[in-house]
Amino acid sequence: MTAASDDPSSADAPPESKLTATKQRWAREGRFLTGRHARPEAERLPPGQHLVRDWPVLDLGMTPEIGADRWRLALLGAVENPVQWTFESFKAEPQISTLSDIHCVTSWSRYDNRFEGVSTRHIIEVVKPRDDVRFVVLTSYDGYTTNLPIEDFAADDALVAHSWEGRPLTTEHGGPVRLVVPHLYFWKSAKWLKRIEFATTDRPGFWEQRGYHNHGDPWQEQRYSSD
Ligand SMILES: Nc1nc2c(c(=O)[nH]1)N[C@H]1C(S)=C(S)[C@@H](COP(=O)(O)O)O[C@H]1N2
Ligand SMILES: [Mo]
Repeated sequence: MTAASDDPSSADAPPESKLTATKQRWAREGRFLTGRHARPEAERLPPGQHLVRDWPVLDLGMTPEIGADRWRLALLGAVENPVQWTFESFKAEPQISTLSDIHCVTSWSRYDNRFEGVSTRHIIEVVKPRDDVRFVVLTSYDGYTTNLPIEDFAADDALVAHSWEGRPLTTEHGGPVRLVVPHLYFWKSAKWLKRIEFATTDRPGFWEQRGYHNHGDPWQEQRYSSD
């Protein structure tokens, strides 16, 4: 992130306006941040993590078989424009491709995962969250829930993904559609995504109610709520 001004003499308080307030909120939400994943190589592996080459499966043990034809995604809450997508309408939205690392709280990390889907920033543009929205609560087809601040949801490498390495996401990894938020521990990346709720107050999800850290930043080792 760069300072607001390069001119060291410009110490005057800038005029406040609705526009600057909105821009500050966008900055907090990370709307215009770039290169969140461009960390120096030395910092790429968070503390306490080890690298794996395969991709482990972790969930509550029940794997909902929700075919693309039955899958729906509800985008709702404190927004101007709630919508419900079918798989077809979701695929008709602008698509992005990302290359990102996975960090699981159980200490494995996996580098260079190619995901395809719809960016969370695009979702925010579609639904238009009210100004007082601060959190996002995700609900999945297995009953799983997780929560995160909207600025983390809006990271430039976060997406609602349908493909991994050029193929449809397998059911065990959350297909047809899952969230991917690479800069937080992977429990925040809800599989079998059903609902994205924009909320003004925080609502801890499944693991967050069971002792996991509410935020889950791997570089801060925010594994458990006492950390
Ligand atoms: N719906 C749902 N999403 C979930 C989970 C879950 O149990 N249900 N587990 C989370 C946890 S703890 C992890 S580590 C990752 C694992 O994703 P993977 O099985 O694709 O590696 O999914 C997350 N998303
Ligand atoms: Mo996990």
